[in-house]
Amino acid sequence: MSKIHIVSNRLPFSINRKEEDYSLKPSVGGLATGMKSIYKEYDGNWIGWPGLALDDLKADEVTKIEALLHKEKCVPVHLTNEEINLYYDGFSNNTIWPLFHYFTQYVDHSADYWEAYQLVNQKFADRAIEMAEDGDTIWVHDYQLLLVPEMIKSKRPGITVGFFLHIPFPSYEVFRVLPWRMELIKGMLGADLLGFHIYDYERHFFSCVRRLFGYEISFNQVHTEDRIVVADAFPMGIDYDKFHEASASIMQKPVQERSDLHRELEKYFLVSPERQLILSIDRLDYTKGIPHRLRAFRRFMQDYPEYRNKVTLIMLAVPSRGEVDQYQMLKKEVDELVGAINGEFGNINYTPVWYFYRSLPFENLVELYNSCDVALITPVRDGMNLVAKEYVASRTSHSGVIILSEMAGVAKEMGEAIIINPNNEEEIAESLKRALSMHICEQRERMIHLQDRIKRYNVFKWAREFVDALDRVKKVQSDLLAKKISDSIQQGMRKQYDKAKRRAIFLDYDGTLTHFHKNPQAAVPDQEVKDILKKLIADERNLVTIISGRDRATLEKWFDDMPINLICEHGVWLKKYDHDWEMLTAVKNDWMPFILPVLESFVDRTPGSFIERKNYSLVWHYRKAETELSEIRAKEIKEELTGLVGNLNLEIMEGSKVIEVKNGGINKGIAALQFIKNNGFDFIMAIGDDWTDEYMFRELPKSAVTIKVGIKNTSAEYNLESVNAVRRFLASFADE
Ligand code: GDG
Repeated sequence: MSKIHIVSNRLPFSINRKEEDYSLKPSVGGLATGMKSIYKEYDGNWIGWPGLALDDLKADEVTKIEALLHKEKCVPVHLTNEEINLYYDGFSNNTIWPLFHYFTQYVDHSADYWEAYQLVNQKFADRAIEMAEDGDTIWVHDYQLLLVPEMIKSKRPGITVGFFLHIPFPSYEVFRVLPWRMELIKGMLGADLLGFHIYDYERHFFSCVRRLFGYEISFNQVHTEDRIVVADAFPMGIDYDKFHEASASIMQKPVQERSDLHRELEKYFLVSPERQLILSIDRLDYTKGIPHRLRAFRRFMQDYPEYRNKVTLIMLAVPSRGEVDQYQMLKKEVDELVGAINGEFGNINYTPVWYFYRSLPFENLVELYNSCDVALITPVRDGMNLVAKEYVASRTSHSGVIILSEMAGVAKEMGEAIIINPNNEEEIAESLKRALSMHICEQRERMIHLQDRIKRYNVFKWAREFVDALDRVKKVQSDLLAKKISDSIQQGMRKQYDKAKRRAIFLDYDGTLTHFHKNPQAAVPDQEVKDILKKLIADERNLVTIISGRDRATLEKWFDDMPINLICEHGVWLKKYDHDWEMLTAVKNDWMPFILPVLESFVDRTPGSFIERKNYSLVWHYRKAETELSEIRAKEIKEELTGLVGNLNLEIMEGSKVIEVKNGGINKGIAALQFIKNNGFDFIMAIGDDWTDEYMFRELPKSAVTIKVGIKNTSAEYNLESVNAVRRFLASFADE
């Protein structure tokens, strides 16, 4: 069975040092829980940093720690203090974290950080590669390791790579700010499957891929030069039963066995039956909107004085990244706000905000979830937010209300929560009032729906769905690979080729023999193409034909020094070498005055697009236009033209970033068939990249060798991944 290995910044254990003795303490976070179920079941290893700096350890200590980790199938990536400082605190937490959470003002673009990030990512990738065999899967996690997928794939294409991003992926307008934006996307595209919490992040990612690389995206597949990469949304879940059962058992404990915190909470309610608790739990991070929450609570106290003395906000802020300036400033702001609110609304018997700046044991956490009437979760940006789900799982009584920021990924799954904008204090204050006074029946109805869903799509299901999706991606890739030209297939072709006495070779030009250019007139054949063609033509058994949608003048100018045949305008014209142009099918162009104004109106509204006028067709080019706008316009133009062309016997063809209107009944397939008719060819080959070439692939006899360029669905028998691959392939025939 092939294995699944996990790679994440931290291993799922922390190391406890007691004098000379070491032990491992399992992490309890969501990632550790979900992934443990996977890497154990699939007999893999977990590769990550163990949490101690290498410079602080002696050689024998490293050996001891490695032995302990080895028993748990954990493989350490050791990092020095400097690496942790530059790669983790630096590029991960001071560059990517603020950028991906839309805090562009906090982004530090230090080149040192970037250097270290690349080196450390390479360390993780190398360690992962050592542990995996071809056919295995490596599942990489999160923003600290964005370059790792490509680093693995480029060295070991036989390994399947999954990647999951736990934080948001920002919109292109924000992402483009980063000097190393291309490198990060390239790193991620090394994966076979990319997972995001919600569709919005996936959509932003696609938009960056399109704009930065120009790759085609169909449904959720990115077509790179040589592979298909799939992206999808997998909203991460929690270990529902663990929270639910812990909560149920805590409530069943006799009073004397309850924790101090639990007893304090109960005492609070004993004072008056009207008392209620609001809960706030997060790492102390600027993305979590903690000051916003406090200001909204102050507003609530001001606007609804009847709740004073009756409602308390319990705020648990877990210390995080305390050495970073922004986090210190945030701590100061929160301390001051808590002080101000307690000073303004508190008295001897009443403290409006109970503030804990520490982390609590799991049991206390569940007691808080269980005891608080309202969960107030107001991040300004949050990839998912598991606290919301944990609160739901712990509500064994089915009561409780969640007030939830629309900026958290989890809001997409929690329609039953009260959804707010974290910047709108008035709205949050009103929502608090609504939540605290919500009828118990309504609370239960909402909570039961939430529980149903969160129980079902738990962290195990989440992990399983990702692994199943990876299997499906492998299947899509292998279907496409089935058309790949292996060495033995190429040898077979070569035999047929050598035996043949008269060969017809049809070659599309743009996207097949040469790369696309923003300006089509700049795609002049380079020396390499000319050399390959000359060698092919040198064999007098070969009749080479460039078959293209281009106009006559351009092709004639580019190839006038070669004994080559030209078919242009998708099959309207043929020029045999040493002959004049002949029209293969009688066509008209008297329809052009009707269609031209339509295309012109699109040029006016789509900056960067332009019209090419051929003798018998009109082409709207949009490669130079803004990607997303032009794709919308391309759909509109097709719709508009479809309504017009019917009576005129015209056809609308969609090529690569072009829409072409031409006479019906003409295509490359018909033209190629006419060319080979009665000519006694015993070897036919056709190579092309877009769907206008599909006519050739379909019309030519079954015995023809038909080859599609790019990893796409096709009627061609074979596939070559890129222009460069076509050149290598043709060169191998031209040699000898
Ligand atoms: C990142 C993304 C995404 C909190 N205080 C204590 C404690 N916790 C636990 C909670 C919860 C976890 O920490 C926090 O998870 P979140 O999802 O809310 O937030 P991040 O740490 O920022 O996580 C986030 C997540 O990755 C998963 O993909 O949802 O958007 O930012 O599990 O229970 N646990 C204990 N004591 C505490 O005091 N024991």
